[in-house]
Parts: sequence; structure tokens; C-alpha cells
Amino acid sequence: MEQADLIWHNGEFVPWEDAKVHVLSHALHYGTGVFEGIRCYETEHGPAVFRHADHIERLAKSAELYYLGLPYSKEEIAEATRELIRRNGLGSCYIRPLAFRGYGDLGLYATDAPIDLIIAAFPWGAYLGEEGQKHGIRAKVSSWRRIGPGGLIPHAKASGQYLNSILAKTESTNAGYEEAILLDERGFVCEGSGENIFLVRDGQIVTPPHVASILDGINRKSVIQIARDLGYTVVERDVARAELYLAEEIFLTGTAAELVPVREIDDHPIGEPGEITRHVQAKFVDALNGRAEEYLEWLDFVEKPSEVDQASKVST
Ligand code: PPE
Repeated sequence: MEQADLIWHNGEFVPWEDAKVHVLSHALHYGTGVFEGIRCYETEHGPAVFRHADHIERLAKSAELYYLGLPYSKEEIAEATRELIRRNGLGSCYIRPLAFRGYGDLGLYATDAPIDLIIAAFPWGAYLGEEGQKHGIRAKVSSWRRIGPGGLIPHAKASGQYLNSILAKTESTNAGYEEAILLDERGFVCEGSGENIFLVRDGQIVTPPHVASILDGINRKSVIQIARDLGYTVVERDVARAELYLAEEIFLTGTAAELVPVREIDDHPIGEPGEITRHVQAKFVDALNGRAEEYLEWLDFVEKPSEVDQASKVST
């Protein structure tokens, strides 16, 4: 992976190679951590974090769901992140905050082990490849079902839960595909190993609902809004597996992946990215990069241009 100079670790900016934990840290043994994947984009007004507050809100909710009290406030986390990007001199980058039960106690009710928080920011290119973003990827329905609400909490973005995604991703990659699509416990379409899924059926955009064990993706929400603003009908409903094969278009959304078309699924051709996918993708990419006026409120500018502008207005 590409490195940056500093990592924020429990309130301090430490050199990348010094950001270490003890081998008996609780999270290393049991997966007791919650995290976020956030992206920052180099815009005309400097680096800006996409839907920063929404990501930190989800981090706090994931922590709450697993009884991990965040040791810092949401505003402290947001400011630490902006400062980290400034100190690392980064433009476009991926941001990874992780709150985890650290060193101090083992066992399953280890409330004596502290909750640690780290924030890393580093360059990370197209998750499913630039070719994939342009021409679409080949996906395969996984033999692994997405974790269900009977045993874990699909709404939480928790470290241990990713063993499920890793099984699916490993299986599909080893079989020569670029991504895995998981069905939920009931056998309905759920999501990719690290992305939400959308289909186009009879000109309507369809995406699985919350009860299908999805992660409540922030890019899913953004894309639903963008598509509706563009005049498309977006329906949240259960999707049968065969509908994937019958779809006119399919695409995936996620922070790391952004918006990636699917051109083939289980060896059924879907084809080159369709018109609706392209239309939504273009607007979405504009929104991410600060080129869509109507979605500027989704960006948290690292250098706070509004404050700079206001200060210069006051001084003149
Ligand atoms: N589902 C899963 C399982 C998931 O991990 C992600 C994000 C999404 C849906 C989309 O959520 P959102 O980013 O809020 O739109 N996956 C993150 C982790 C990827 C990784 O390999 O690590 C990400 O995209 O950052």
C-alpha cells in the first residue's frame, strides 16, 4: 500500500511506521472494532471529504451497536481527520478511522480493555480498477450468504464482520471474477463484498432494501438522490437472483469502488455500461469532485474556504 507521513493515534500524530499496537489487543483476537472508509477529493477549492459527517455518524452508530464507546467526539474526529490530511499534504486520498478494543484484557466481556482510535489517510486508487469503472466488471454470485441479523448486525461496519466479505471476495477472485455478489439469508440479492448493488429493470432503478441485510451505504444514499434528481424512478425492494441475469444494467456503489458498472454476472452478459448507469455515474463523479453545484453541501473542505472567504470579507 501507499504510505503517508503520519497517522493519528489516540490524539497524537505519529510517524506512519510507529503507529503500532500490542499483540494482545482485544480486536486482533475477536474483531472488536468498527471502522469507516471515507474518501477525500482534490477539488477546485482544495481537498474535500465526501459526506464526512455522515461517515462519522455511521462510525458512532456502529460503535454504539457493539457497545464500544467512542473515546472522542464526532467533531474531534472530524477535525483530527482534516488536520491529518493537511499535515500529510494529501489531496485525493482514502481515510480509514478505526475504533477498537485495545490492550488490557482478553475474554468476551473485556470492559477493562480501552477503546483506541486511529485515523489513517493515504492514497488509494480505483478499488475495482480504472478499466472496471469505464467498461464494467465481471461478478459472480457467492456461495457465501451475507451475514444476517440473527447472528450479527449487518447495519454496523464492524471489523469482525468482514470475514464474511473476505470469504466471498476470495472465492470469486480465485474463480477468476472481479467481485462477489452476496445473497441475504433468505436468498434475495444483498450486495457486493464491499459495495451496494443497483439494477435497471424496465427503465427503473432497483436496489435491495434495508431488510435484505445490506450495509446502509453512504454512496447508495447519494446515488439514490442523484438518480431521483435526474428524473429516474428508484425503487427499494427485494431482488430475486434471476433478476440479475435479466437486468438491462447493473452497477455497484461504495466509497472505495465509487460507481462501478457490472458487465457480466455468473457468465450472463449484461454488456457495456448502459445509458442510465453512465448518466448517474457522470453526475456522481461530478458530485464527488466538487463539480456539481447542487451537491456541494456534501463536501467538507479541509481548508475551509468558506471561513477563509469570510475572513477576507471581514478584513476588507
Ligand atoms: N457494503 C459493504 C459490505 C461495504 O464494505 C461497503 C463499503 C459498502 C457496502 C458501501 O458503503 P459506502 O462506502 O458507505 O457507500 N466498503 C468499504 C470498505 C472496503 C474495503 O475493502 O475495506 C469502502 O468502500 O470503503
